[in-house]
Amino acid sequence: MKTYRIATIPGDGIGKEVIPAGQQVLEALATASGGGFGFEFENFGWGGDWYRAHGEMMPIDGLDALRDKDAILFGSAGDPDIPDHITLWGLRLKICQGFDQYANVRPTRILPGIDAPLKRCGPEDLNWVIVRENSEGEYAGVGGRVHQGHAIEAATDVSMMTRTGVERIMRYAFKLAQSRPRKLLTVITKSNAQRHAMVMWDEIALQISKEFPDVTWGKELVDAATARMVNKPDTLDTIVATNLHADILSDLAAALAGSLGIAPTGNIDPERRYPSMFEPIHGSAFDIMGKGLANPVGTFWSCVMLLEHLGEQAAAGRLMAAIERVTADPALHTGDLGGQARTADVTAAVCAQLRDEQQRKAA
Ligand code: NAD
Ligand code: K
Ligand code: MN
Repeated sequence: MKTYRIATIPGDGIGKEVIPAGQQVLEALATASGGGFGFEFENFGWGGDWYRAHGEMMPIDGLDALRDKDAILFGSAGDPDIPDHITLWGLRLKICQGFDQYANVRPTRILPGIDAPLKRCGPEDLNWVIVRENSEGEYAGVGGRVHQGHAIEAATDVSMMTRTGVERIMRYAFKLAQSRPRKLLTVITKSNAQRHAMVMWDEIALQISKEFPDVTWGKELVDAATARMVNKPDTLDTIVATNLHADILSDLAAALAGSLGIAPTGNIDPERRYPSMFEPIHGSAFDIMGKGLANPVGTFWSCVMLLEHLGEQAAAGRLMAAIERVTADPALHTGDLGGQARTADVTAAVCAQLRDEQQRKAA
């Protein structure tokens, strides 16, 4: 039997609630799969609590503990008592950048039973994958501050893009677009205002497009793209954008599909030199943390992406079907979807769907 070694890093806030739920669902899936494969989980208690005890978000040699894993399941970095730039840079970005997970892939669809806010838009009109450049750009960490005493008087965050970095994310996005039925790619830009890096971004898009003559592609300014997402969602399919632009567009995408609590993502090293990391796109959700109210669907869908990455396509399909049968029932909607269900109810329902499916097959 193949045993996959998975690192779980719940992190902070509702990450501590949704990641154990994700582990439970993966274990139920392995059991229901009747010995086809299994998981060996190792949990890492890094994040805000670790910071309070040790003065850092994760140990200095933390990446070494993750290096041999087949994948990482991550919750959230963000603690009400620690500045956000410390929690983000000290944990999530350290792993994404340390393992060169340069492609951040964010699928968005309206799942069955979810009441999405757009009028005149059904599930068939909104089926996107946003590819986010995940290693440089606006989040390259390049910049500095000029101090006068204790006060910051001037500061910069430089958006740094490299030819290698842009070429590899463009190639990834064109290839992904090519693999989807519509073979349609929208390249998000802002080269009218950002006249250095974004002009190179556009040039490289044109260059890489020549390798994919069967992909229909076009450019769209990021501000116009927000309006298109709302007004003409069916004109989009695969979307590629810089680190900052895609960060913002993908929260909008999640809200248009019903809730931030549903949306999944993978931080992927396409060359498979290092483990890739899967997480819900939401953060620590300070307003509901510790209450058992978090929607675990974003984590479950991230587990589907994790399974696809491991090559377990059939198991991924079974888990997605179980999730969709659960979202179809409004009695199993959490508060973000207007329902009353708790994290544990949704988790138990998905596990029960997996067990029932196995029994149906055995019968
Ligand atoms: P957030 O995603 O934590 O919350 C935004 C809103 O969405 C809140 O009202 C929250 O209750 C709701 N929400 C989010 N996920 C939900 C779920 N699963 N179920 C139900 N409701 C849900 O974003 P924020 O408030 O901007 O950030 C809070 C903290 O999280 C900050 O410290 C931020 O830096 C961090 N953060 C981390 C990540 C990450 O680790 N990848 C991502 C985003 C934010
Ligand atoms: K997250
Ligand atoms: Mn974000």
